[in-house]
Amino acid sequence: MKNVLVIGSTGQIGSELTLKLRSIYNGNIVAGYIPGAEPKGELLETGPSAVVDITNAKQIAETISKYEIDTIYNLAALLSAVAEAKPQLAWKIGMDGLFNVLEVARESGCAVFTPSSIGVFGSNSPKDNTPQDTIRNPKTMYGVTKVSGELLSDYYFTRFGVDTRSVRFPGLISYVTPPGGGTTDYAVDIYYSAVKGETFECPIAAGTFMDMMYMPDALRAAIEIMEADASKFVHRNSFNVTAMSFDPEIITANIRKYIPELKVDYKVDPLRQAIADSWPNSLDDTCAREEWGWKPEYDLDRMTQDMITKLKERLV
Ligand code: AKB
Repeated sequence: MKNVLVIGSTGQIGSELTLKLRSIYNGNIVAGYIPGAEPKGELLETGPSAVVDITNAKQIAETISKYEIDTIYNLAALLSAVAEAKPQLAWKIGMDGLFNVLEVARESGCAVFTPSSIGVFGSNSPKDNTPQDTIRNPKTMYGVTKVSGELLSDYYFTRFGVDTRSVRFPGLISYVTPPGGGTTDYAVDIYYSAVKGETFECPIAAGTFMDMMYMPDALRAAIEIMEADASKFVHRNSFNVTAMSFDPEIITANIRKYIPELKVDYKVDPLRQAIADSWPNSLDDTCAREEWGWKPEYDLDRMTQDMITKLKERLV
């Protein structure tokens, strides 16, 4: 990777990934954004930025050419609960947008990273230790676009030789840019409530297990897979990756080790609960470990300590 375009650079992953890439590589790391979601502060000041609407192929192509981009991080997406509310827009961004990115990559020779998700799995997929290669039959628009995106990305690799790579991210937890409209977001919001001393209203029922990962591990996964020696790949789009699996009671108990007064009320959101119930309890990420050396560094307790420390610095 020399010159990189991050599409969706001001979102939950993009805002941190762009800065991380700039700290590693000397080339142009371009922060692509849509009007209304302009980069600010460090993101704006430390490198080039450009308006890149994923639904506008010409805009993507012009930026690729201007900055001699060789790698695209395609992070434009609606998260699972929002995608259910706006399924047409979710398709437009997730699929029409991906098609634009892949076509521009085919013409310009760029490599492409597009995150997939645990949302590719559905209620017929094995629940525990969900394997890499298994049934993917989601019933949500988010899951439909993620499975289709995996297939389309693999198609562009086998048919046109475009270097497409991807991971199936679990819920991502970070103290920097809040997520918006995801099913796993409760695991971010609970830390904010704990640090602010507020009662947390949990939209997910006790006993609902989902895979999760701390953002520093997610950023490493996104960078390491693009740097990996592809000759060892059996898979491409997309690898199961995980760091931990817990339910609301386990994360609550862990946070109470450091903030014993945390109060949690359950106010289950039926939409998010139905999505969570259709997702795995835990993933098997052996293929990512074997094919490109994936290994998480943060477990729940290490993440909790870091989240609380960093949020206290920011909020209190
Ligand atoms: C969501 O909850 O929608 C995302 C995801 C797991 O893909 N965080």
